[in-house]
Amino acid sequence: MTATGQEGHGRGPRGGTAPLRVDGERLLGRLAELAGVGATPDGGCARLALSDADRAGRDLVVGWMTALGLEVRVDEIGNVVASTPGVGAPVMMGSHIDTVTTGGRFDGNLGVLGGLEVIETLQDSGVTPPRPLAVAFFTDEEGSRFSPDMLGSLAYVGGIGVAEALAITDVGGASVGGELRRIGYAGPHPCPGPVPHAYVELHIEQGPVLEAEGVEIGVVEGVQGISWQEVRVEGQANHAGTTPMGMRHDAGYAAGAIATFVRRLALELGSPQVGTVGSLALEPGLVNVVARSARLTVDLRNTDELRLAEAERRLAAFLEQLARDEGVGVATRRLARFAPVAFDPGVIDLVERIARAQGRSTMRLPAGAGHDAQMLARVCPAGMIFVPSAGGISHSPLERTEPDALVAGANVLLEVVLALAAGELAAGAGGAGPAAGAAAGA
Ligand code: HGY
Ligand code: MN
Ligand code: MN
Repeated sequence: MTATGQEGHGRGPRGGTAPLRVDGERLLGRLAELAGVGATPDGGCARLALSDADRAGRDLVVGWMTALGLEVRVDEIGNVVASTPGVGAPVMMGSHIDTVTTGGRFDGNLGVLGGLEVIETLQDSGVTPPRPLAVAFFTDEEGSRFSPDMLGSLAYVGGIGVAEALAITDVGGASVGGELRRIGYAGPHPCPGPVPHAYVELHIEQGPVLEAEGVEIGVVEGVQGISWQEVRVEGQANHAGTTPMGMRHDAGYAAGAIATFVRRLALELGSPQVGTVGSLALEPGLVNVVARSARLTVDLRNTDELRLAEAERRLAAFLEQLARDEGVGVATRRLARFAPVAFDPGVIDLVERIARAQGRSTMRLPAGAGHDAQMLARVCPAGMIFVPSAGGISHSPLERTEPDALVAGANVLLEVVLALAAGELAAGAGGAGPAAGAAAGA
């Protein structure tokens, strides 16, 4: 039976024509099983990109994809795309299954397993959309081991050369290419990958807005700009007891001054500007030695590109002044820089319309976190569906979303994808068109 309309009617649970709905228990069961891979004692997940835990998570999800009879393609940056049969560019769903080391159970996982659930629901119901569907997980979305974040989807759309991406190393010197080979996910398929007809990503909000507003579905308008820098400070080790304050070149003080400046800068620029020093290491790191050197990272984000650039300029000016005042060396290295992204208006409207048709309250909002959808938006119409995060907490073992909300998001994903497959979007609408070198979808 072929789906005709966007509501996606198939053999409903009672054999009648009830609207299609996902199997919530199956989705929640898979989320729990995947959360058990790299599980941490505090109830979270630690599956850093290309680690053994990431391999185990990948193997589990690829097993589910294969069991559904999907065609599974691994590309040269380790992205995995599982497709249903059919002619033409697919409507793609997906996200990531790598996590930060203090990861939760839903960040990324929901978008991948929600997509898998949509495909299995359609198989169970005998509904074959007019277009093929695909579900993907992209390599190293988090970027906390290998910068930049969204590395796999960036390569997928031709935003970074494969050789350059494979050569990126972590702090221990391990390379993306070496780790992909080590875990068996250096795939044969080329990047850029085939351009999808459209891309939809289901994700937890990871912020407090939906819960605070009592809203069930977030209709995501876009993703804010991201600027990541590494800052290295070179001072002079000296005795903490005998060195007069005026003679110090204290990398520890400089690092603290930078962290304080980043906080002040964000507050001064006002919301939505945010600034974070998330990683800070001092050498030699001893109680009685003035720190010789410091390595820290600065994460700046804003929905407005001009304001983000201003924040970067003001930080650079502060670092120059600090170097002069403290007699220390300060060097910066860009780790990631992505301009704000606006999603496709047609996809945004579709998400909103379908969520409301399912009786869900909705609101439009930007994404505060980076997402693979912001990369796919370069080549095809893309959008995102958010579900609430309890307490707005994420990148933490305390990350939690109510089971009903997880299932509600998957049901919206189901009908948005069916509508896109049935041609709801004008052909070629949205997206920036295929990125240079991106292979066109079939
Ligand atoms: O950092 C981010 O926004 C994403 O979680 N990679
Ligand atoms: Mn994520
Ligand atoms: Mn994340």
